[in-house]
Amino acid sequence: MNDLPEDDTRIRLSDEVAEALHAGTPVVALESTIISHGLPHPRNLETAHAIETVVRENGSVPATVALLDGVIQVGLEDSDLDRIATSGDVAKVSLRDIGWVLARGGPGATTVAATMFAAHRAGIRVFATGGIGGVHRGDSGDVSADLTALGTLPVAVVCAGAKAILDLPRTLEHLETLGVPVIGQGTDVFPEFWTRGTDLPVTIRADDTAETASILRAHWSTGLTTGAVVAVPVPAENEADPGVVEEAVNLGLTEAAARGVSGSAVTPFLLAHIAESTTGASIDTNVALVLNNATTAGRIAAELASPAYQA
Ligand code: PSU
Ligand code: MN
Repeated sequence: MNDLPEDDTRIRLSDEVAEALHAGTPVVALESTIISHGLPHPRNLETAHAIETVVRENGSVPATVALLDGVIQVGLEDSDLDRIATSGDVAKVSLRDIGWVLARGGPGATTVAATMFAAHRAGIRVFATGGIGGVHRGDSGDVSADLTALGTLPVAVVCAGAKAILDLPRTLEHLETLGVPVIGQGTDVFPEFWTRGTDLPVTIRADDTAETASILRAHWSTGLTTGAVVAVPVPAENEADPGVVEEAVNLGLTEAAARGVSGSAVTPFLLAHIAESTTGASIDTNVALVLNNATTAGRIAAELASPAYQA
């Protein structure tokens, strides 16, 4: 069979993102599942705008990714953000879903995995989000395609680690197997999303964003094609009470099992359940850490684009 041709018309960059990439201005990719499935309305829309503002304040151009009208759109208009945040029929799009959602032309919000893919195709190296997916607890064999993407696409994902809804030790083992470095931004331990983490070691600590940029640059300068996790702990003043988080996670996991929630519905179900059982406290922490990650990502992208590294 003949090779299928790649179709460049399936990926579209906003004018601003295209111009920035052309000019060598730093760009930070942003996902949209966090908007459609990760946070409740109207906090999701407010946060989507706030993340873009923070990226700009730190010297980079934001490029939020979504599937709209049959194309992968990199860089959204305000009206597109509105649509992702408010319309009830937005598909959650991971790697396997890109084709069918494009073929249908329906709106889709990209997960970490699908956003990494779009960023890579567009030529963007740095991506900010809340937390990555990973290996789920128990023996279901549920492993997020976020790990597949990290193992195959050269993009740095700036995040607050991963949530304790997952099996975090196995998630870190899996990343090691895939050859993905976990760079602790100002931390020796893997952050656990709502909390700063306790005892799971990162691959390497970087004290500032310049050091992170130099590690990323060296990693990719060799021809390695893997991604990287840049793990940033939630600011101490926004950290949630670990006891409250643990109780909410356990309740959420019990409820998910009782209702037989499975597949791609598991993560959104747990996020919503935990938000409800902590009466929104988890959401405040979530928003704070996402903005903090956007700040860090903006700086890393600016460091990577800086002339000091061009030589
Ligand atoms: N973890 C969070 N918030 C999120 C997600 C994960 O703390 O919003 C979303 C991200 O889009 C992530 C996706 O890529 O869930 C992972 O879903 P799954 O486990 O089905 O791969
Ligand atoms: Mn899954």
